[in-house]
Parts: sequence; structure tokens; C-alpha cells
Amino acid sequence: MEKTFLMVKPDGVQRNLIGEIVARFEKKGFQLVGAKLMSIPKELAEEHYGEHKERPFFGELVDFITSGPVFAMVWQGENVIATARQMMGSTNPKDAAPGTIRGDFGLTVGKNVIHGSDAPTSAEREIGLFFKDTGLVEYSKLVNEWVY
Ligand code: IDP
Repeated sequence: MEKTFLMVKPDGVQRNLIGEIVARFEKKGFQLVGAKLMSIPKELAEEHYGEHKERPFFGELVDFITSGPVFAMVWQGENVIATARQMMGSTNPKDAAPGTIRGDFGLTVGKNVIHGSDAPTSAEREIGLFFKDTGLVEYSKLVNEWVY
């Protein structure tokens, strides 16, 4: 089953949005297989956002993501990578449709509430980075018979 890495960013944690965000993915039918509240060490932040190293906002991005705790999660389900991106909405909340997480809860690109892997390769890489030590929880849910 496909898996993706999602993370409530420090602004989402401070604004008490963890429960709201978890509820959306649960209600959709996806299954939580890993979760932890954590502070991101600077080195992990730089590696996670490595593709943006040369961008002018890189320093700001690393400072922000390490500025307070995040809620890191792994969710699984059919087509979860692309569907979670749709549920998150566009990177810049001003372009994100109402009904999406960024559309409903964000105003600026720097504080856009949630991160989600954008492709199978990044999902695998990010799950490895954040859940290497803790691992994931493999389990089956009877409700899946009514989802699939
Ligand atoms: P994504 O989070 O939707 O995948 P990316 O392009 O991978 O978007 O950018 C990573 C993060 O960097 C975004 O979520 C956003 O918070 C931040 N970011 C992107 N562009 C800018 C910018 O122009 N200024 C400040 N932050 C930015």
C-alpha cells in the first residue's frame, strides 16, 4: 500500500490544528502508520529541504521549521501521495482552494501549515529521514473492507 510523509508545521502545532488535520485524513479513509511530536534538528531540516538549498528563502525555511515542534506522520492508502497533496492545496495559501488545508487555514507561503511528500521517491526519502529510528506500525483495520 502506498505511503506518504505528512507533517503539521510549527505554525499548525501552535495554532492547535493537529487534531483538525489528522481528522481530515482519517475521515478520508487513510490509515495512520506512524506519528510523533518532535523538534527537528537543524541538520535534519537542511537535509529534508535539500532541494531548496540554493533558493533565497532556504535560511528562512530552515529557521521556521526548527522554530517549534512539528507533528510528523506517515499515512497509507490507495493513491495517498497525490490525494494528500490535493487535500493540502497549493503551496501558496493565497492560491489554495477553499476546502483544502492551506486554503482553509493559511495566508502566507512561509507559514502554510502542512508539508506533504510530492512523489513516491520523496515519500520514501522523507519517511526514511524522519522514521528511520522509530519505524512504522503495520496493522490491519476491519473498516478497510468498507473503504476498498
Ligand atoms: P510544497 O511544500 O508545497 O511541496 P515546495 O516548493 O517544496 O512546496 O516548498 C517547500 C516550502 O518552502 C513551502 O511549503 C513553503 O513553506 C516554503 N516556500 C516556498 N516558496 C517560498 C517563498 O517564496 N518564500 C518563503 N517560503 C517559501
